[in-house]
Amino acid sequence: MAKGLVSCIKHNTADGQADYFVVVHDDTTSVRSLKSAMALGLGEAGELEVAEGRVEKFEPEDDGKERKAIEKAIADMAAGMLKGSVRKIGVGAIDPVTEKMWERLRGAMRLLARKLMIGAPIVIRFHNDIDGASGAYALYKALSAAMGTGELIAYKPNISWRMHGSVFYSAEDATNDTLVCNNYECVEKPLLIVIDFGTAEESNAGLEIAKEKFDIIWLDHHPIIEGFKGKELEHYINPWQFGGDSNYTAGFLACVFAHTLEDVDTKEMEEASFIGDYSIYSKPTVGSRRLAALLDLLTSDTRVISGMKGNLTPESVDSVLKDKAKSDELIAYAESRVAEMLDLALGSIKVYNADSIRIYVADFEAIRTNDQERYPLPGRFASKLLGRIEELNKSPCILLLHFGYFISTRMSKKLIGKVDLLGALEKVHADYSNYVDSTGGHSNAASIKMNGGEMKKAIIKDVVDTLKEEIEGG
Ligand SMILES: [Mn+2]
Repeated sequence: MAKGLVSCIKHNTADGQADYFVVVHDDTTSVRSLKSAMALGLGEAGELEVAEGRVEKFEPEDDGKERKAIEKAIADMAAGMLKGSVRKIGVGAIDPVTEKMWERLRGAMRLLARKLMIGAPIVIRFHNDIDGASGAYALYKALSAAMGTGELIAYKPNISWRMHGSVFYSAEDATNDTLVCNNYECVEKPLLIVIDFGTAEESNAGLEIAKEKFDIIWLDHHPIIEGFKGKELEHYINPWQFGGDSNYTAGFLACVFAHTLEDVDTKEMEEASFIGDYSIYSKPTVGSRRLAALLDLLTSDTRVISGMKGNLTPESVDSVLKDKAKSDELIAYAESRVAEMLDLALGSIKVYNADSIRIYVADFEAIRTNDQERYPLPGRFASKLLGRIEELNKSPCILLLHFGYFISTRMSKKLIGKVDLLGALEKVHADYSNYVDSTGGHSNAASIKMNGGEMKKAIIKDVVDTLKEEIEGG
């Protein structure tokens, strides 16, 4: 007879009978999802007889020795799953950062492997942009490769992929993630993985809730804010901690993380993540440019894949990538729509001169020809439009793109340190404190959120005047 440990129980299943995740330990060790003829106790180890996916007999031990032996086997098996080698891409500013992070990433992956080995639920949240989606996809590929023939992990992992539509991890997000796991009882905490967002004080409330329920792996590349509590997590990993910066994208980081498990081919996904986040390491090829365009579309409007509503999973990305005709069609649509809107924007944009710097103002709703189409999203379109304007201009520039109650601002990277974009927006916030909800962002990409539309014109004028004054005065 084999030995076994009941490591996780899923209640409220479709057939009303619990699924038991049992680590079976005989010549080899594996974890399986089994039904049972009798109710099994969580954490119990003992002699076991399995027939046709059911536990027919279970005799719990009473001295705890077996459980100890199986727990050691789980740790060994989990460690043994990490088969990849350190990912190097031959870029001097990247590879040393990767090297410094490698053991931390392996430690995080051992935790993920453990959770797979006990059948624990895993929630993976990734930012809804090219960077976040490319990272999630690479991780999915490595996990699929690690499942292999399903001998070691003989069940479909309990992974929920969640595309995340903001840069914060809110209390509501944490509550939702907790609900996903409510059906499960487990000998260890479930796992939450966060990719490419959340490094902000606004995430602290969500983090407090999630910490109670989950072990957490948090992979991000945003500058680390003083008050952000997530940086104290054991598995918070950010290139800023290791001599890197935001140009080391979170998608790339997740690709490297995937490599701790399996050496899957992540090259194009890495390049797409660099393109998506305007990283200085971006060296676009035809293939990676097309992949970036496709991910940009899929993460902006999931309706373009039939059957998808709001959420996008790496599995569905994979199905599109495997269908060449479908991906060609989607890429052509994405490219033509962006090209058409860029042309329209250039025809209708307003220009203000401030010394040698030009400030542009564009109305997104007038450019978007069909408001049934969600692609491209305004913030990302603003970045594309700035790029086009920069190509046509010799000197650096600033763009304001307004839509609804929002004003998106983008500034040439060359102006960082010369023009205080965030400061200008803060001043406008103070000028119109009754009409502006919030301002914020990065030094070259920021936005204003108003609480209504009636003062929009005046607020835009104030932004332009404030910037002009700063540029011409300084
Ligand atoms: Mn990113």
